[in-house]
Amino acid sequence: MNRTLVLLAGLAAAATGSLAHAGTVPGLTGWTTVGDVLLNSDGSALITTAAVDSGETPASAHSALLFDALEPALQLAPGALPGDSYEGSGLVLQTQLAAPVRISFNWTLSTDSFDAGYRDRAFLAVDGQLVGELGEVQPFALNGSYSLTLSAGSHSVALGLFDVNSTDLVSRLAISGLTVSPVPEPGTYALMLGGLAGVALVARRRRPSGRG
Ligand SMILES: [Ca+2]
Repeated sequence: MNRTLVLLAGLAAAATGSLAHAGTVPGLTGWTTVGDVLLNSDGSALITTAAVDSGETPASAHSALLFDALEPALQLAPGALPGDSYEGSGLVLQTQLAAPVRISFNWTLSTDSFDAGYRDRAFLAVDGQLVGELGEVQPFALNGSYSLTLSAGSHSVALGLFDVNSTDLVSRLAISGLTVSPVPEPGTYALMLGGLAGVALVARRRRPSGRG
């Protein structure tokens, strides 16, 4: 192996090493459950709007929470949940990031008995505010996948589901395939390209000196 190849191999190892440092975190490691959330051994989760006080049967040992208890538990700002929200559940991640990450997951939204006047909704929140609506219940199950990128720093991420217009009905949000992966920063690419350019320059300079 010539020196250029050794340099390239070393550079590649250094680059992947820095990216792999944060690692890809599968499943729900580090996430906190709020309300009625059933965690499965395969890393998937079932979030429902079932509460014992509403005459419903939760999937877990805990009931869905009313909106005014749900907001602080999911680290949402007061009033972050819309005025038609009643009770719900969710997952929250509080994280301190040294580098950007991408959070990705698949979701399925369904309801026990569809009523057009009570379209329960699934949401995603970052740093205390809702940033996206995954969907509202339909007569059939809805599926989708979602991913978002978080910048370096301190963040809270919440995803959940709430009853709309009353505490009635039980809706379900299934989450699977959740991963937290490192995202290369522009600076990382610049460093890698700079390193490769340097290697190329060394290789060019050596060429006239023969076969080494
Ligand atoms: Ca309910």
